[in-house]
Formats: sequence, structure tokens, C-alpha cells
Amino acid sequence: MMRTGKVTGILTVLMFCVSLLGSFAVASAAEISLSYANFPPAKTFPCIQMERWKQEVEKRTGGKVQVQTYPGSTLLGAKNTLRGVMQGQADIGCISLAYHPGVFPLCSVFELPLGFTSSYSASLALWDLYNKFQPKEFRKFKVLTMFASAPSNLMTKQPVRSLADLNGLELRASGILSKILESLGATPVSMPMSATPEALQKGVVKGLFSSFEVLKDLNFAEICRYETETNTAVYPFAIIMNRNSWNALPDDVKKVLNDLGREQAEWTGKYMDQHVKDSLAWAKDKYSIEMIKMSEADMKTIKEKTLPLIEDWKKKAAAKGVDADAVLSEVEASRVKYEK
Ligand code: DTR
Repeated sequence: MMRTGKVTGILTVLMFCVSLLGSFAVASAAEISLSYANFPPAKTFPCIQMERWKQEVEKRTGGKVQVQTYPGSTLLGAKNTLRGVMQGQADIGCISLAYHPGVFPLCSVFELPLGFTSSYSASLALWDLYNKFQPKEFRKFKVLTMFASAPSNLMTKQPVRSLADLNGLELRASGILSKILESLGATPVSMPMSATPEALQKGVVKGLFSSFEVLKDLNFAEICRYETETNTAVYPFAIIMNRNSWNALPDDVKKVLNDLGREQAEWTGKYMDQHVKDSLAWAKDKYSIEMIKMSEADMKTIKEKTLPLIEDWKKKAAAKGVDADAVLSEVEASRVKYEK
């Protein structure tokens, strides 16, 4: 017994030394460490794409850059990431543009019901739009990539079979998507995704308006057994970096990050679209959720009732110096291109 204990002891010391050496090796190999804040839980798509980005950056810089990720609002929350990254509390942060009404007059065009049918097409169109217009709303940041959620649908505790069922129903959304609900007669309650589980639990809202993958990722299928397909607007996201942190990077690292921008948008779109399918299958299997389609007449009414939101966006964008018509026609051209 004694001997085994001694051998185990020596082994433990040895292993400790090896692991210590190992961590020194890693610590000295990574010359640059970047913190990356994200608001929703680790399982959700904004965090899945964050981990993929981290892996790629660490690999492509040969370990020169190390990325420390903080999912689930552990470093900065949904609403203070914008300011936090600007002030350098995190080097990088993930923001959902819809959580900041009025702050992104140009890119908020992606919160409108424009007819995108996938995260893939919306993400690439958003990235192209950003690069073409270089909107000044992001001038304080380096934008590393952008992407959009899949189209939004209704996930509710009680069935919504027609527009009439929406009347006065309290539903969670954000930004212009809240206005979409309002124009359809529902009572929108705006809040970030990260606050939604509690609001659903407490009954503050009877459902939400978002993409279907959260049925699985946030287990909303358990509480929202009725899923009404509307396939309306997506939610745009941006991955922003503190300007000073960016400026301090060597050129070879900047190149790696720049080269990743479009690829990351595309990767995220593809991941999201597949994950929506997987999550729906999972939710059907586990909770026997009911999928509902509204009548054609209702779908037509939805289109008509939400049309004024585009005019409303145009006015607000123009007031902030955005060439709204040019933006809309660019987005439409991209939609056609990527929806093929
Ligand atoms: N629908 C937007 C964006 C979104 C979609 N899925 C997730 C998951 C986690 C955070 C945000 C999102 C929203 O509702 O905020």
C-alpha cells in the first residue's frame, strides 16, 4: 500500500510539472489574448459561431492569438456589450442590432420583413451591405463579421391559428420585429433573448417571435407547444471589436481576421439553417409540438399590414443621412442573388 501510495505521489508531482510546463508553453506561444463577450447561453447559435471563430483564429495564427470566450453574459450582457466593447471592457462582443433601436439606422433594414427565407442568404446579404456602405453607425468599432438569424416565427403557449388569435397576445420580440407584432394586433414586449426564459416562466409573455432553433437551445418547446409559421423578418447581428484593440494587432493577424469575415458569416448561416431543422425535429419528437400554418388570406394580410414599416424605416434612415432607396435596392439584389 505504502509503495503504491509513494509511486502515485511521484506520478502526481510529475504530471503536475508536465502540465505546468504545458501551460507555460501555451502561455508563451500566445502573444496576444483577446476577450470575446457574448450575451446568450453557450448552446445558442451566437455562441456556437463564437467558438468556431475562436478555433479558426487560434489555428490560423498558429497559436499567436488566444481568444478567451465569455458566453451567457458572464462578461457583458445583451444591452451593455456595445458600450463595454467601446470602452475596452472586452476586446470583442456580439450584439443583436434589434436590441438598440435607433442606433443602427442603415443596418436595421435587416429587421424589416424583406422576404429572406434563410439565415444563409440574409447573413451574406448583410455582410455585403455592410462592406458596400461602410455605415458610419459602426465607425467606433472594427466589425469582424455579421450574420442574421433564420426568419422569425411564433412560438406560443396557446395556439395561434389565425391573425384573430394574435389579438392582444403578449409576445416577446425586439426592435422592428416588435413593431411587426404590433401591426398584426399582438402586444409586443421588447426584451433580449437572454431575458426571455424568465419572462415565459413568469407568464409576462405568452410566447415569442424568433427563429425556431431556440425551441431546442433554450428548451422553449417545453413551454411553447404551438409553433405558427410566419417566416417573416430575421434578426441582424454584428461582431464588433474595440478600435484600439484592433489597431494594436500586427498586420498578419489583421489579415487572418479580415479574411475570416465573409467565411464566418457564411458558416454561421449554414449552421443556423441546419440547426433550425434539427431543433424542430427534436421538439416534435420530445414535446410533440404542433406546427401551424395560417391561411393564405392571413399571410397576405400580414404582408399588407407590415408594408408601412418599410416606409417608416425609410423616413427614419433618411433623417439620419442614409440613402434608404439605395440600401433597399442593394439588399433586394443580394436577396435575389443568395436565395437562388
Ligand atoms: N431572434 C433574435 C436573435 C436570436 C435568434 N436565436 C437566438 C438565440 C440566442 C440569442 C439571440 C437569438 C432574438 O430574438 O433576439
